[in-house]
Amino acid sequence: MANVGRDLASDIAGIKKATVIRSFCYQCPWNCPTEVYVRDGSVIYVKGNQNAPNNPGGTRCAKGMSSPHITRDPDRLKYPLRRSGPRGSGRFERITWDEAFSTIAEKLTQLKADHGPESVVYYYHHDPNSVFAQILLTQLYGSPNFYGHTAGCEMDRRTATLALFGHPFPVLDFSSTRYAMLWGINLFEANECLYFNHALIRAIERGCKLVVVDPNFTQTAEKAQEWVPIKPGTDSALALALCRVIIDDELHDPEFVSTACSGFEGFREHLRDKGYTPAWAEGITGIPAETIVRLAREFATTKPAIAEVFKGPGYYTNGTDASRAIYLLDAITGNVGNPGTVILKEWAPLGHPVIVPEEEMAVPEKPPLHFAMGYPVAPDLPTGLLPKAVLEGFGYPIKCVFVQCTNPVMSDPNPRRIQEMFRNLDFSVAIDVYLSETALECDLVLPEASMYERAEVRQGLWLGPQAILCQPCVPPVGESKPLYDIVKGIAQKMGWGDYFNFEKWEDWAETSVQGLPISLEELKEKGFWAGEVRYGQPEEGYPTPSGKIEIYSEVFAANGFDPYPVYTEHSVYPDEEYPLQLTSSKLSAHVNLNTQNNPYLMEIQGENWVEINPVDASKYGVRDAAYVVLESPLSSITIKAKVSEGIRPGVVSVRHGHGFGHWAMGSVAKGKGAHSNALVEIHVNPISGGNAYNECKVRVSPA
Ligand SMILES: Nc1nc2c(c(=O)[nH]1)N[C@H]1C(S)=C(S)[C@@H](COP(=O)(O)OP(=O)(O)OC[C@H]3O[C@@H](n4cnc5c(=O)[nH]c(N)nc54)[C@H](O)[C@@H]3O)O[C@H]1N2
Ligand SMILES: Nc1nc2c(c(=O)[nH]1)N[C@H]1C(S)=C(S)[C@@H](COP(=O)(O)OP(=O)(O)OC[C@H]3O[C@@H](n4cnc5c(=O)[nH]c(N)nc54)[C@H](O)[C@@H]3O)O[C@H]1N2
Ligand code: SF4
Ligand SMILES: [Mo]
Repeated sequence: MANVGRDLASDIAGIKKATVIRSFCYQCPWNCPTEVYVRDGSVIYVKGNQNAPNNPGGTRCAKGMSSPHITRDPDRLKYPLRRSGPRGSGRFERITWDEAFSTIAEKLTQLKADHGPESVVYYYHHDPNSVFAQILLTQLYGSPNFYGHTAGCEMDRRTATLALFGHPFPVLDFSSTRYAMLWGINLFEANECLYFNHALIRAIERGCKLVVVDPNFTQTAEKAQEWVPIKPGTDSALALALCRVIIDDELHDPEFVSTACSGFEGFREHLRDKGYTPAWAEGITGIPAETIVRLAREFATTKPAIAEVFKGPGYYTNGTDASRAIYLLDAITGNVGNPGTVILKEWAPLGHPVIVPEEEMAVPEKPPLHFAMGYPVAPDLPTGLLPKAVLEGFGYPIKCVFVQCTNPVMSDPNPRRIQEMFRNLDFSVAIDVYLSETALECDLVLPEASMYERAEVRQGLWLGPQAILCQPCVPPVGESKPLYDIVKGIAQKMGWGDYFNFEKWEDWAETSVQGLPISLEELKEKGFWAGEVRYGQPEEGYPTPSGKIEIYSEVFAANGFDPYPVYTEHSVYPDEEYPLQLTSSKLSAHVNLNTQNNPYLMEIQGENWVEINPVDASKYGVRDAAYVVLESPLSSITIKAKVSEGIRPGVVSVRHGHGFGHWAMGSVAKGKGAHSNALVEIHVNPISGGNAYNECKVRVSPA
């Protein structure tokens, strides 16, 4: 057993006398409501909130179960730090919060005077308290450049669902599904809302057919009745051919496409004009034409059904139209908004925690950076192009970057280029719980309190409208602070303290929850509020330009993109020198780059690996469980090999997470596994702006 510095037996004995606080988990973005057991100022146990629909029976995953470690990890950041050596040297000195706030206020004031407020960019991964920074930066300071890190994540899916449904995040109601087709989504390893997993398993037990479209035989494929081992980066061809068969065979839902959708007849013509037949798709995808015809007929005639996509197709530069074409399978068969189908969830009526009167709001003079970059339909910043924005410019200078809860040096392609970007900024700030590789590049590093040490109110990701509350359970580690107090400190130095005049978190939380049908006190007691799931078509129409599900996308047409989805080739294909296509996916026992310093999880998955087919293994002299060198035109890594029939020949699949230098201050993770993004050159999706992580060819040899 790893040395985790805890006496587990006494923790278990202490559970009965513990105080239970209802909160939610922040280990991954799916935020399961939880019950946190606290005794003597320490989190001793955590389980799912049994009353919440997100995690039936109070279940949680291993990452969530082990997450209390974050409250006692000796490697946590404890104090604000200022760089004391050259950029990237990793030398820092401890400073006070007052010094940190004054430095930031002075720099922001100077940057605005010298280069304009738009020269400051802030981006974060999944942290809703970032709304405090958003209000400061956009409404008071006047920069339009406040962003999330969707470009590293579901950017193609989101671009597709916004174009088609006007909705950013459809969810999956597997309650009565009879046919589920999952494309590039590995629910049983990269789990999302645990409700999805439970409901899908129950559906399979009741006879639902699960089809998994993935070049990799994942643990989700293991539970499927059919695995469709598609050639990487060809999903749009397969999905469009499936649509073609459904429409040619008149198996679509005529009532639904005429009342709820726009552009159906044009789509029929489009599929014929382009010659998107099963025979054509066979040549591109490697899936036999007769299989395509059979899958199309099964999907369209077994209702309710779900076709769903997550990251897989979005790992390539042609991924946006693949995602659109996959959701079109749902749309043309009427599998949208009904029990057992894809649901366009409603949101809880949450308000901002801090209100700036409209007449006092700053008005940005320059367009947001994604417009300046030429990405008008991107739902977020194409972060792959941020180094170019800093080093070469897109119409106006970018001089300062704030990163919060994101580690782009590890999670975006081409770490050297990102380091170069940070080394060429006038000023940079990282807000993190560890001294990450990105924090190492920054001028200031601010320690944020962890999910057990702060409050948050946010949208839950269950099927219906849902508000969830995170409550502080134990005091912050060292001098770390929640983001609302960090932003308040900066605001006070900038003369905006009156807007952030809360004394305790309940003061701003009251403002956030005003529109909910329950009080903050009740929310504290229950941990969540959930409304009814809305089925059927929205009475007010869909939030798209036509008010319909746009099979013909008016937004795409207006911005010069093909209004109907098309198949195009992606950017990088294997060749003689680099004969293998690199693909990427998640580790089941880790979350991205969040958990590699957790000794419990490292005991389960202490390093990442690359999967390779036996045909390629024997060709290149690779043995199972031995280390290999993976080399791309950009760089090389040494990583453990897993020889497996469950990957297409010509393709290798690497698990994301871990890596050399990773967690510079994290003694558990340091040096474990390999950093796959070191191999990947920057390729940005031309429509969505997402990172195309799989645009990478490699060769392999024994280490
Ligand atoms: N355990 C765990 N759970 C997680 C996370 C984690 O890191 N670990 N991360 C969370 C986050 S931030 C997210 S965004 C979600 C991601 O959830 P998923 O998107 O389900 O996760 P990935 O592992 O990226 O799965 C992508 C799948 O696409 C496949 N794929 C690769 N290329 C292609 C292709 O060309 N076509 C098709 N059809 N498939 C392809 C890969 O083999 C892989 O199985 O998971 C969340 N949950
Ligand atoms: N090759 C490849 N690359 C990928 C992926 C892949 O599958 N393959 N997955 C992609 C996906 S889906 C995503 S979402 C991105 C995610 O990549 P990132 O946006 O970098 O996000 P994470 O890896 O979740 O978190 C990184 C940082 O958040 C810090 N952190 C954790 N908790 C807190 C907190 O409470 N407060 C603060 N301030 N910081 C905290 C961690 O210490 C860490 O430094 O990576 C993407 N990159
Ligand atoms: S699924 Fe995500 S939010 Fe839920 S318990 Fe696991 S890590 Fe936490
Ligand atoms: Mo993600």
